[in-house]
Amino acid sequence: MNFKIGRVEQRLREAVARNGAAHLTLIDPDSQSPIEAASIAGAACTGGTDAIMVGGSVGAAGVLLHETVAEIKKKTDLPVILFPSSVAGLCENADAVFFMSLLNSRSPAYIIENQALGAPLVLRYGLEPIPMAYIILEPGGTVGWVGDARLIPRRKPELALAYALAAKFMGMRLVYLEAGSGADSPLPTALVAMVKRFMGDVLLIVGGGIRSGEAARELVAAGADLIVTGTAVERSQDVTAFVSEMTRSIRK
Ligand code: 1GP
Repeated sequence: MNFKIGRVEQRLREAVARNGAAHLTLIDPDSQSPIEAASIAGAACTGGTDAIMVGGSVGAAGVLLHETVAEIKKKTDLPVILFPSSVAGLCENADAVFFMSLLNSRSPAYIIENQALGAPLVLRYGLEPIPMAYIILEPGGTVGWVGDARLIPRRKPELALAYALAAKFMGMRLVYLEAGSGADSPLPTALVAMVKRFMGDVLLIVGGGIRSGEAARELVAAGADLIVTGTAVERSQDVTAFVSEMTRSIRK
């Protein structure tokens, strides 16, 4: 049996193999104009980020989403990966989509219904689907509320591991541990380390509340393969300098 891994996922896997870890810049189309989003993406590219994620819990849809992706693609050749909160977060001009299931949601809408409605669009748009489990931990932020997540307590790493293992056994190739955008602090390194021990070839993504190179380095040392930063990039006065600090800190 030979499951074909797509171009964008392959590129992420090669970056992780080469550098020890990779950095993803998350842009929420609802936070700035498409031109400003493109300028952030261009600066992040100069700083060495590995790919641009585009998505958000509220308002990342329609013309705004499409134009944000279009402007970003004018400024950088980096892969643009959609990070949708529902079927509305899909558009045809991106390269790939994190085709994710929010495993600890209480709502079938976020576990499978949006995915079923979105799958024919992913096919029609020619997007590369990257199979990913999405697991939200405390505090969870807006996405935890919108996604009706039964938040995993930070002090219960065994629960995070149980969900991550279920994802692995179901054949998902990426697991995203999410603290929620703008979380006060990143996820505990001990929790990341416990999950990583059992992941094998599954890529482990960690995001939420990561604001410094040092925090990112500690998470990578614990086992994170991919580090996501959104809020800190958006708020940065010098995006290139901030992303350079991130990428320098996490690479071996
Ligand atoms: C949110 O994990 C991401 O989905 C990024 O979080 O905005 O806190 O960087 P931040």
